[in-house]
Amino acid sequence: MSAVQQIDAIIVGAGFSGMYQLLSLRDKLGLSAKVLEAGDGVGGTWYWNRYPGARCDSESHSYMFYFSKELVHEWEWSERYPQQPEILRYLNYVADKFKLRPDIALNTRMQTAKYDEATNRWLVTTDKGDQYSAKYLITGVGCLSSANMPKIEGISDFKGKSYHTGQWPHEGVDFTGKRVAVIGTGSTGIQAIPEIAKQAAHVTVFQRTANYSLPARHHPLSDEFKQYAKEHADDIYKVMTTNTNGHPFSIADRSVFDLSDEEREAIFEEQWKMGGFQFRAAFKDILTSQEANDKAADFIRKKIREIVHNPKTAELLADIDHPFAAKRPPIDADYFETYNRDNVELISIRETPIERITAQGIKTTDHQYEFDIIVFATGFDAMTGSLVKMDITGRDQRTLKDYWYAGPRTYLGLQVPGFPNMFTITGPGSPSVLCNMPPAIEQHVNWITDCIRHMQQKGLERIETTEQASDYWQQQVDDAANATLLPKAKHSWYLGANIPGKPQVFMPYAGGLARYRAICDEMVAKNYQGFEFTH
Ligand code: NA7
Repeated sequence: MSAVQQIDAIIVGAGFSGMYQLLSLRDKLGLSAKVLEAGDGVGGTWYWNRYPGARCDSESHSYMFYFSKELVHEWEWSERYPQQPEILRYLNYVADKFKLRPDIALNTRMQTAKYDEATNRWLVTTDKGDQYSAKYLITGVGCLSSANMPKIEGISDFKGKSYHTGQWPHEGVDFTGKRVAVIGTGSTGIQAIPEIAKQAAHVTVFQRTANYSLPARHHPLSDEFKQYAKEHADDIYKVMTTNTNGHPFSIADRSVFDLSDEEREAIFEEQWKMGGFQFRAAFKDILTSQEANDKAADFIRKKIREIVHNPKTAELLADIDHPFAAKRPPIDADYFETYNRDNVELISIRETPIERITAQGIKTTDHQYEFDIIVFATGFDAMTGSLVKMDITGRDQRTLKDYWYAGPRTYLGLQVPGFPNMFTITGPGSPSVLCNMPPAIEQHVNWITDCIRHMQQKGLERIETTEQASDYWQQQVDDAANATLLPKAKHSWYLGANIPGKPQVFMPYAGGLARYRAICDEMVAKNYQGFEFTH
């Protein structure tokens, strides 16, 4: 063990959140900070998720930092939806431009963080044997970073290769001539399956829950658009930060029922042709009225049946059991079209469940399949997984894992009672995954930075939220979710329902980014209502 290093802040994770938090504390407040990052590079989500077809489903000109005009001006995206390598290049560019690397410890996992009441410091240890004593502990571990490997019997018996999409090998995987299984048809599976099918000899997709997907209509950005995005950066940012979802477009102010069937159909058609999440924003009531949602859902089901030639496959794909967008809706490049290829087959594991994995492949209740490669596109222990995996102990020996045994408890998704001077960037209870992440992250980091500035200026040593504030906020999170159709998707990771045994609590705040921002600002104006400071 090395000597304990004194520092103002330890930040965990070097993705969008951790890097902007480092920059903010260091360059705006003049504090010392260290980012601990388990990977051997920066990038977070975009460092780990390197599977074929990995792309962002936010448009590139909105999936970026806006805090620096210079950065907005310098960086140029090449496509409408950026691919993983391009986003990783962007984040590396950010790390270099703002000289962040000296304050980022790569290949370093935070092992324990313990709050010491007597000194009001966090003692942090790492797997490298480093020790830090920090006034602030800030987590930027991402909402979708703890890979969910399903517990299927026999997994270790498989003699071929298997990969989880969230832990993809850096050297890539050669699917040429291989018989491949893909388990999972969430956003990741839907992105990866068409790309894998182009290479592999044969792909068998194991679908548990059929999913909606919208065409992304990928295309290179024209010079005119690139110019437009730079010249109108302020306007674009304003739209992103004053609407519900943080995207560079707003939800139309019309109901599905304001129009005749023909007019509505024409709008859905137009959105389908344009591609992307704008489809969801074409009407204001798609996520709040079941009847309105049915219209959108029926349109997509009709499209699936038109696209997919094999009627049995089309039925399995269109047999969707939840409202449209109640789970995060994927956007795709020829996903449904891929089932028209001769080398792609769809198996419903609702009809014939997987019994076990064998040395040769996968055994369902009615067939033994043989594979060379199994791809687990089975998602993440979302929002809380990475936080509770870390050994964090707050006041009075309270561990985060135990304190959250019945589900996460936070105030504004920013702080947890019993964990003084600890902040969670895009923690559970924040809008985060229900909107475009970078503006959500910028808002959180700016709020935390302003709060720490306030503490420094007023000579305040400690901030901690209360049980009462956390009860209040959980009610707000529940109310916001219940005002939408989101809780109707019973298997969603928003609810924690994808992880066996995980408490089912709706985790993100569904009230929208603009409303959330206003609440955060209001609490500050009311002298940080819900937080207690100590000198
Ligand atoms: P998701 O959206 O959680 O999807 C995971 C998929 O894996 C989904 O189809 C699951 O079926 C399936 N799954 C999970 N566990 C199993 C088991 N045990 N057996 C069979 N199938 C299983 O994760 P993604 O990585 O696709 O996307 C996550 C987010 O990343 C996405 O929303 C974007 O925001 C970016 P289920 O639906 O649970 O029946």
